[in-house]
Amino acid sequence: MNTPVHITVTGAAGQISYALLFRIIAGDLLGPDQPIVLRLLDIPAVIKDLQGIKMELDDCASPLLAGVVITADPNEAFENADIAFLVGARPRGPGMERQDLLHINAEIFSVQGRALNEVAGKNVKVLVVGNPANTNALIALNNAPNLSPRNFTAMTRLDHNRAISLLASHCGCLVADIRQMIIWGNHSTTQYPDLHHALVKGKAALDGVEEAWFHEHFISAVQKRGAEVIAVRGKSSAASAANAALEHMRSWVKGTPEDDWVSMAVYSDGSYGIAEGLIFSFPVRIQDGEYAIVQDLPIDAFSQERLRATENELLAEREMVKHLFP
Ligand code: NAX
Repeated sequence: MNTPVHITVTGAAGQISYALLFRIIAGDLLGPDQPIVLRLLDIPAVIKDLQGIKMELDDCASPLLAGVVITADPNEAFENADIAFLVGARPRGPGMERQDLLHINAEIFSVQGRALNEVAGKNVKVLVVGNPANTNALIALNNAPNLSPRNFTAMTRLDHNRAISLLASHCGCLVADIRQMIIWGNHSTTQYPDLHHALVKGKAALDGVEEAWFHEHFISAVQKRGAEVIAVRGKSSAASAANAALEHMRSWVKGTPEDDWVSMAVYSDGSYGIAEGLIFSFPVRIQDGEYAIVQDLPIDAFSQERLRATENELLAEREMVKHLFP
């Protein structure tokens, strides 16, 4: 048997984690031969909920589950972590401004960044799901000077999957027929789902769909899908978010297929003129656990304008939390 991989999940008593943990111990993330130790972090008020979740995890009798740690202490949660899902965050409450939300979460992610810096494995792969995900990841990495910024990513895989599913249904084809979807930028309503490079059955998607549908329906439908789910379900996306988090991490560990890429919010190295150091969603290819931003895609004026808009939002968010960087 392999040595167990230590996987930290924060916000472990929340609804996304409830849909994530049982898939991890079923082998959906690392395969059927890789034992796992789960390290579950949440706030003291819900530790009892975590105890109940541990009982259920135990009751699965998964041969992959080598241990479960329950804690409200980030230093214990991130100890020797190989993989970290940062799901926990404070939701926006009534009357709370965006800036208040940024500040409260900035506190949480500074503490967690410092803990990762001190006790996690040096190659830890960190995925931030909790919102505002891109800027939370930026705060965490700025508090983790001993780790590479490349260890930190944020999730736009749910947006990527939503875009693929919507395109497939519009074209009357299978999801498996679609390649090279891109979500650029922030996981927010300024994100830019881009069809210019997408392929449907190997042919340019924009040869088959009307430009008006792309411009006037597709982009805003993907941007607003989260709100639409809340309006219909009465709760925010949970199982689909957990699925996306699992797929994001699985792609990072196992790689992308030769003929495709995925969208991941990663540390900007200035590609496509995006300000260096932002956590920005790009198309990436992954091999041997290392991602590379897909280079040299032609960007027309329509796309350029949308890239700038989402970049500007991220620059403004960075400005609001900059004083919390050490
Ligand atoms: P829940 O409210 O069900 O769970 C959040 C959990 O985080 C709670 O158990 C809470 O106690 C915990 N928590 C709060 N502060 C914490 C701290 N300091 N340390 C550890 N745990 C803490 O939310 P859920 O539906 O699971 O969503 C979690 C986050 O994902 C939210 O911020 C949500 O906005 C975000 N999402 C991000 C998505 C993305 O694509 N990036 C999509 C889905 C989701 O909306």
